[in-house]
Amino acid sequence: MVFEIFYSQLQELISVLLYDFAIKESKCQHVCGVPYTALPIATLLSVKAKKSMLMRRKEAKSYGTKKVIEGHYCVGDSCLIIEDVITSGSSVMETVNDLRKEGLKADEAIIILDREQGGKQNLENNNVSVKSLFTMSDLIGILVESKKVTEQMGIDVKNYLNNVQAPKSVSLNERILLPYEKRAELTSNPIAKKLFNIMAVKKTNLCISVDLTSSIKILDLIEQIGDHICLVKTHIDIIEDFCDNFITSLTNMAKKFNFLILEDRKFADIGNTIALQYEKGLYKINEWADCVTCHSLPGEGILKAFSSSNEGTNKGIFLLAEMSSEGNLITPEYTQATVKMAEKYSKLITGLVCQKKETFNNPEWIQLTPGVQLESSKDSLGQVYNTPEKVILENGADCVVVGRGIVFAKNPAAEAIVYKDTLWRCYMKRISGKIE
Ligand code: 5IU
Repeated sequence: MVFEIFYSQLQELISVLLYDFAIKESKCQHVCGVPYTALPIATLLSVKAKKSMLMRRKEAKSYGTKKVIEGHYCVGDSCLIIEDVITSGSSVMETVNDLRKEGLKADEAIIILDREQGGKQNLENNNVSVKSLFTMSDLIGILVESKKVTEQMGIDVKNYLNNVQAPKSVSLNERILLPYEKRAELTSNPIAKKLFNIMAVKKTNLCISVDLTSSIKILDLIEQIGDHICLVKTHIDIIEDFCDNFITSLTNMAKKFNFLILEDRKFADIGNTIALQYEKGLYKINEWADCVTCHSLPGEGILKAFSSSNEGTNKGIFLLAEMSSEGNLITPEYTQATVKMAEKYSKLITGLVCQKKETFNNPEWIQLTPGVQLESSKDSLGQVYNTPEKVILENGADCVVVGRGIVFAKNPAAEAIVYKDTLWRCYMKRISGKIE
């Protein structure tokens, strides 16, 4: 509906109508047009309503601030989204997601024309209320009445719109609200299925990161806390006395306590090298790890390598979409490209390592979130810790990685129970839908 910008009087009329219809009552501090065609109308409304304008860049600048959202705003401010036409609602959702990633509230969208093909429902499923100045039925009704189109044309257009509905987007809420048991049924990755089921049966979403350099100490720790964890995350290459017996003991414990093993290898090479690193060398990771972490940086070849290495076996990958460390170089575009890559290899993907619930919607994948301690804090090397409440209720974590918070506690066994109970309480609260 780019035409309105070619007619200045029409633009003015639409902005007056939109202002009276939806903007003048709105409490939002900012307006943001969905790039690009809604930008002129958003500018007019920003001036008329005296609300500051935010600009979303479609591609972040490769220089300077690299900001996706430009403008003066504070975390917690609210922003009204302006769009000319919605069909599936996906363009509005992209803008909403980028605003939410910046900590802005983006819960209202004002549309000139709703084509009535499912976009409104998709947006409402993602907690965005939609007000449209016209629906396609309104417009067709007006055109038929004023004899600009025939009655038959009106009927044909309505039939077309009814028959050609946009695909239903999975609601963000659905992933966040669905219990693990349900998601175990939905997922096509065998390790995600197992992990969802273990979390549901053992009532724990705690993953322990056993970052110790002695195999005896690791096994001793797991013996103490095995009942309270669903996943053991290893860095196999930091163990100083590594031998094959360690793997035998670890895998026996996994059976005894019913947990899975994640080797946090963060593979990041070309596919051929990865296949070697995964299957060969001292550690033969593919033989014992249920799943591994892997960067998307090298491109799809990395997932192809895992696909062929794992042919006929039940393994999984956690793809790194975001990191917890301060000043890391991952941009929102990189994160979204990672999610797209995961979608292409969905069967192989157990989940994503990430920090924000907006990062992905697919309820089949597990959001694994590291950087967690009972109090928000930082370590001296850039690690950032959030609380269980924050990561589960606000940030969408499904399975939570805790390392030093438990490993170096005075009484690791008692501390593991505190973490397990706190994390589980947050999860129960989240699926009850009673998050304020
Ligand atoms: N880890 C992170 N942040 C990340 C990723 C992995 O902390 O973004 I990807 C790993 C590093 C460490 C564990 O093995 O998770 C967290 O340990 P602490 O809870 O001790 O910081």
